[in-house]
Amino acid sequence: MIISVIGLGYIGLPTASILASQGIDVFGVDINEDVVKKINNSQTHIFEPDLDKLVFDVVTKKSLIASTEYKKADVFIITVPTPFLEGNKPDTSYVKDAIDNIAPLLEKGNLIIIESTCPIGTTEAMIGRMSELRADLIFPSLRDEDIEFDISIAYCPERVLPGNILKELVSNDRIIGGFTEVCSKKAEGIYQTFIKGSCFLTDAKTAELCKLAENSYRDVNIAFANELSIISDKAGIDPWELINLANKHPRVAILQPGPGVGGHCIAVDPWFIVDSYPDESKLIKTSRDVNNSKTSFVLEKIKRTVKESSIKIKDLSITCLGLSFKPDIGDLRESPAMNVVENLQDMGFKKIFVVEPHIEKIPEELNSNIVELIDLDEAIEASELVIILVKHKSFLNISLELLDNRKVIDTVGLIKNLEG
Ligand code: SAJ
Repeated sequence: MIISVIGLGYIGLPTASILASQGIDVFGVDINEDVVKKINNSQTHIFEPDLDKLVFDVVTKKSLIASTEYKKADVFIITVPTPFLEGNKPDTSYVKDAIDNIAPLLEKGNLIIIESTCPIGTTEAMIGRMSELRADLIFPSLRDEDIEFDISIAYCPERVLPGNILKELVSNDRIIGGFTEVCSKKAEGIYQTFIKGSCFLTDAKTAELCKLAENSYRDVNIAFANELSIISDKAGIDPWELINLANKHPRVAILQPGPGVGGHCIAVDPWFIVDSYPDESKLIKTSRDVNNSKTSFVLEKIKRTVKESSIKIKDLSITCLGLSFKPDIGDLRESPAMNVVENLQDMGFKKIFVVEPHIEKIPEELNSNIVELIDLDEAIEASELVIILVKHKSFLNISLELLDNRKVIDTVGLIKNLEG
């Protein structure tokens, strides 16, 4: 059996590597030549714990081969990104491109699995697209479920947590949304080759909304925590103590406030529901707005603190602890910390020091004349103002004395841990 994984990013590369480690021949496809070259040189282009070793093993054994060209396979797994466009509209063009490239290669008995996060109805739309491109093949149909079809298709969303992808790919339960029951059974067979969790079979539409619902659930709950933190700030209450106490109730489990919600999933996926059902998704939309406004709240707080300082801004140096979108990874996608630093660049600080142990150089979006990536102690010693933006484990060793005589804005409740 040959499995082709289309899109070798955060989900595709770990999935392709795990499948290849099971002795399956995996053919990976990516439009980015540099990514393909790197993988074929047994290297990874993303940081994820233990992935480099796994990629090295499977590429050296030739179980995983990457290419920019598509080729025939028994199973095609689509793991391309679905970003959002201006106006928070989902962009499914990469999924469509993958389908258009797979269509000419399809043979009777093939299975297509879409894992990319998609708006409701995408799987059905992709069947329509393929039916036009390959009128010689029979595709599954909801109008006639008993029809014998040539190509199976299922929507099976990924649910792994960045930073723990290799473990969760194997241990998590999977939702298998076959377009028909036969499609579900075929797709289940593929996941059973490498997962230890259970497979739950449903239809494609339910699986599509299930993925969006999971991430929207988390977004709504984080929005509640962020809203409470803003209320607490106004009322002069410590939000972390408040949430800790409220969570002593047996049926309350409030999440943690932060500088906003980042990453390429929770900050994006809820819009896929809002775009399709704007009138019915008021809570989901408001939560997105609350989480986005939390970043503006943090910026306003920094501005207020600077105004109140006796030192002029041109003589002030500021340290930002953390740049990634969440703790203990170097992923900067949709990072609220990055957003804060980008905005600080225009405020006229003498220097902005960034401490981010998970990256090697300042990202291109930041102005390296103003922003400097340096070690923690050096940064804090040279600054009057410290903004804590990410609760990296390595920051849990900061000595409180180092922060003495410095104005600290803690957006993630790190100080509480230091006081321990
Ligand atoms: N965050 C908070 N407070 C919290 C928890 C998280 O502010 O209490 C913030 C984080 O700092 C980060 C953002 O939310 O900026 C998202 O982080 P996350 O750890 O909640 O989630 P992701 O984006 O890394 O991964 C999510 C996961 N979804 C759910 O937990 C429902 C993961 O299982 C999905 O596979 C992934 O999205 C995805 O690919 O969709």
